[in-house]
Amino acid sequence: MVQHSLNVPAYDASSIQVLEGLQAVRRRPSMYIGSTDARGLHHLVYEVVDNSIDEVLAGACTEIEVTLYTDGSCGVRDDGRGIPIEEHPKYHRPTLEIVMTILHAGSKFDRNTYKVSGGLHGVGVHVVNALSEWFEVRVRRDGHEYFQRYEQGAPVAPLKVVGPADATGTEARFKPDPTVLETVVFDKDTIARRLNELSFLNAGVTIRFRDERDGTDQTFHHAGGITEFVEELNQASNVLYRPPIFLHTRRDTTDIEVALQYNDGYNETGLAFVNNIHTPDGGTHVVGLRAALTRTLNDYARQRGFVKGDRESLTGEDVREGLTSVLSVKVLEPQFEGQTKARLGNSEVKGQVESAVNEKLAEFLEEHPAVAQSLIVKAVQASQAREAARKARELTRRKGLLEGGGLPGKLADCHSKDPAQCELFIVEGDSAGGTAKQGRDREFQAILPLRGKILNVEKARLDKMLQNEQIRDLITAIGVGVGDEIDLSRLRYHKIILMTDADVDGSHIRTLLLTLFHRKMPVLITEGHVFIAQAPLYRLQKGTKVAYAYSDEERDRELTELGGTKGVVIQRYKGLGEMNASQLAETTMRPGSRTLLRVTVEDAGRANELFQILMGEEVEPRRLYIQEHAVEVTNLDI
Ligand code: 0RA
Repeated sequence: MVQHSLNVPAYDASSIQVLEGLQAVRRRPSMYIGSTDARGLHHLVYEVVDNSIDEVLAGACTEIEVTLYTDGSCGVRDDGRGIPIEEHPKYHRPTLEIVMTILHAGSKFDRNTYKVSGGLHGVGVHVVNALSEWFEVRVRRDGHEYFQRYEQGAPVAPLKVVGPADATGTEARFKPDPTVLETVVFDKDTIARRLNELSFLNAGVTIRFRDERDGTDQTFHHAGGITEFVEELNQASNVLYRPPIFLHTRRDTTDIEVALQYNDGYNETGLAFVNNIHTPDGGTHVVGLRAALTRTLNDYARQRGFVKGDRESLTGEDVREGLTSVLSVKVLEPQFEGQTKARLGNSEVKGQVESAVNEKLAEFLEEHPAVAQSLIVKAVQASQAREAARKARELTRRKGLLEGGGLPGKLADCHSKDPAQCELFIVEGDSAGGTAKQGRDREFQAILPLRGKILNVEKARLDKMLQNEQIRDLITAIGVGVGDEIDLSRLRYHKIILMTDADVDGSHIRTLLLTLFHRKMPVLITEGHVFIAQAPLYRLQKGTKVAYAYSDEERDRELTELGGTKGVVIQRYKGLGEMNASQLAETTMRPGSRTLLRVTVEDAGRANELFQILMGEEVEPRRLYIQEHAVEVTNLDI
């Protein structure tokens, strides 16, 4: 049978159709992978890895190895059953070839696992093939090793047996095609993060990741699955109990896994996944989890007399204060909704998750009365703090009205009233603030100087935050409000630019500000309104020629350009204050000659990790983290 399917003619009417299909993918790649930039490129890797993960979900695979090769290709090998090579009943060609060129779901060869279709996931490995300069696949199955090579999606030769095999599995290796993709250079950390995430979500799988470009080799394996995920997210916090509450159950065809652990902080960290895909915008599964938390904790609190009547009941926000959770559901036919397809729409899932969590959580509270009491006490305090914050806000608002306009006295506002044109520079220290005021273009640039350290919002509830004058000034100047009453339409400046010294204090203040934005005005970051000004590190002068350098490499390049170090005066700036107004304007503030970095939140998990570690109680993880990572910023020249 195998011999028969290997001898089909290379070209006939159906193979012409196949080529047309692949051509369509190559003409409009973004329709299939979202974009042709780095994000789209990495999507190709995830698509191939997801196929191996499907084998894990089918219980047929325990090890996956991903390799980045020096020739720019990426390989994914698994010990699953191997892609079937038997003649496809409809197309009369090896199923492998059909999978590589047309389908991701092939009738009787379709694997009976949770689909990732919807959104950009699960588009099929043929899309990866179409967008690759070449793609080689090896299948070990039925005692043989099979091999086929494709170029730009089309097979260059029929499938052939290349040797015996004593195990089963699939190995796919592809080189992304630079003629259809903007970038073809894989980013190791991006891939490592996703593989690590997958190893948490699929407890027991071992994912090895080798990068032959730099000789590194990492292994991701978490026997504890999402429980370990929650423990890792909470590693820098004081937790209220160990281990996390965990449940794994099924309702109808939906598989539900949840891990929950409270810490003594004031923020919520929740990650939700559907069929291993992150759903940062939530959806019905998250609604179900939240409903269960509110319901079960209120029931318990009322039964034990912690709250009385309906009026005093705990809100969702109250019961989620200090909660770290990972929710992972597997849904047979997921419907992804929203602009970025990052929200689950299946209505049945809400009730399924809700009932599963209600049951498990009630049981946990019964069995752990001391922990239960600490959770309720915390939620009651959160509820009281929320009430105090509401009063403080009311007071601030009324005072603002009495004082007329209510803008902070320290703010040097700009003339323009068009937010889209306006920029707010938040400047460290009164002296640099003074220089910035002189150097700005007062038509559209406003300056708000900040003195000393600002409050660490990671360790403070909203009511305490609002007692802090610097924070009140910031909130008033920006205009959108804070916490659950954010209104982006009231944003007074479309660019909010942090301008701090390039020293330890500067970076600390910057992180505090970013924490404030991230925690209390997250839309500012997600909508791309927050920037970091890049001040130069060096000024180089030779005769009348002046150049600025923003890094050591740039300094060395400038030195070469100026013909060496001879006769060059190099000044190293230790702070913004060492520049005069026109220098500061030219190097750091004026559009056209400055460089701004736009602050992005790549994913909630990573940002939370960063902020918790930077701002949390424990020193050691913080030190390690600062060594390994910088704040997530992308370069943007404006
Ligand atoms: C279709 C059916 C079966 C396995 C696979 C596809 C399969 C696909 C990929 C992609 C990467 N690794 C893979 N491993 C398996 C089931 C075949 C059977 O029942 O024997």
